[in-house]
Amino acid sequence: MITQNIFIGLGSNLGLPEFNLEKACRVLSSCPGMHLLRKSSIYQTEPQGLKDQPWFANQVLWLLADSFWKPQSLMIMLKEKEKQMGRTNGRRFGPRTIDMDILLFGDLVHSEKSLILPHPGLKERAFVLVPLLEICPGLTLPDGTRVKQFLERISFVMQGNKIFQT
Ligand code: PH2
Ligand code: MG
Ligand code: MG
Repeated sequence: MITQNIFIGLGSNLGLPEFNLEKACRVLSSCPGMHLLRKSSIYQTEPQGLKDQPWFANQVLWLLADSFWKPQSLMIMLKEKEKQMGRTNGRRFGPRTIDMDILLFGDLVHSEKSLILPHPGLKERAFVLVPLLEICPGLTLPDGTRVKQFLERISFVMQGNKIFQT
């Protein structure tokens, strides 16, 4: 069976954020044709985009997906799981019970309004880059650039598992 490497970014800042991440991880790894390879630590991160909201818990999962999974079907499934976990349509960048974003789908480059791959925020967000590099330090993007170099370009502060980035 051919598989593809998939990285999913999880975020939550409503209810019990760490519990929500654990549940999301359980739900995704028990989907047919999805196999959890690694999961990062959970980081407490300063909200980006909209400052006036609680801090987030963020985590990145590395999954192997059987080849029947396509980016669109994966995205639809993630939206369904978000809804089932109680996510309502709130403000853009605003508080959410659970957010599940496809960061990378193998070496696929995709640009439609509904789905852009690699995830457009990936290169600037410490709350994505830090957990991503924790589980896959040598990761490269489809164009061959090393993910590590993006972390060197942005300014942020780490204190234990806390990430400050304005
Ligand atoms: N998600 C957002 C907006 N801002 N900030 C942090 N720290 N973590 C997130 O997951 C996050 C955010 C929209 O998806
Ligand atoms: Mg997001
Ligand atoms: Mg999202």
